[in-house]
Amino acid sequence: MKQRLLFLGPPGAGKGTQAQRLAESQGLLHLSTGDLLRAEVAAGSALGKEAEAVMARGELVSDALVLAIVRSRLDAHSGGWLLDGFPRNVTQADALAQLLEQLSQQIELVVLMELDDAVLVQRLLSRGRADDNEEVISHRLEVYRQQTEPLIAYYRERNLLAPVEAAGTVEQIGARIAALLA
Ligand code: B4P
Repeated sequence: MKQRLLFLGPPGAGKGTQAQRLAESQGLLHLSTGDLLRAEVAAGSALGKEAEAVMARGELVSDALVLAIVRSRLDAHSGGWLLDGFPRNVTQADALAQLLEQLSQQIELVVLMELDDAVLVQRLLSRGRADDNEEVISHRLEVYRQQTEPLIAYYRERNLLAPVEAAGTVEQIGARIAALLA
C-alpha cells in the first residue's frame, strides 16, 4: 500500500476528516498544518500569535513558518506519512520536494478531493470554526483558486495526481480513497 501521501483540495472538502481516518487505520503519521497551527494559537506561543490573525482572515500563514513546522516533524519520523493541507502553494511544494530529496523519500500519491463550492460552503458553515463565516470562507476559496489550485497541474505533470469525488458519506469517500492506495 502507498504510504507517503498528500491530501489536496479546497477548504471543507474533507481532507482533515479523511486523512485522520486513513492515518489511524494504516498507522501513518498525520501531519495537518491547519491542526498544528491551531495548536500553536491555542498554546499562545510566539508562532501562534503570528498565525492567529492571518488564519482568521482566511489567508495563508507564511511559507517559512509552515515549512519549519513540517521539516521538524518529517526529520524526526521514518515511517509512512500523510500531509494534509500542505503544500498550499508552489513555493511550499518546491520546498517539500527539496526536503524529501534530502531525506531520500518520495511522494507516492497526491489525493485531490473535488467538491462543488455550494457543498463546501455548507459544510464549513455547519462546522462553525472561528474562520468559518461566510466572508472568510469566500476569501479562503479565492486564496485556494489563486495559490493552491496550480498544484493540481504541478502534481499531474509529475504523474502523482489521483482525483476523488468528495461528495457522499465519510465512509463512501474513504472507500474511494482506499481503492487508490492498493
Ligand atoms: P485547514 O485546517 O487545512 O482546513 P480546511 O481546508 O478548512 O478543511 P478540510 O478540507 O481539512 O475539511 P474538514 O475535513 O475539516 O486550514 C485552515 C487554515 O490554516 C487556512 O485557511 C490557513 O490560514 C492555515 N493553513 C493551513 N495549512 C497551511 C499551509 N500549508 N500554508 C499556509 N497556511 C496554512 O471538513 C470540513 C467540514 O466538513 C467538517 O465539519 C467535517 O465534519 C465535514 N465533513 C467532512 N466530510 C464530510 C462528508 N462526507 N459529508 C458531510 N460533511 C463532511
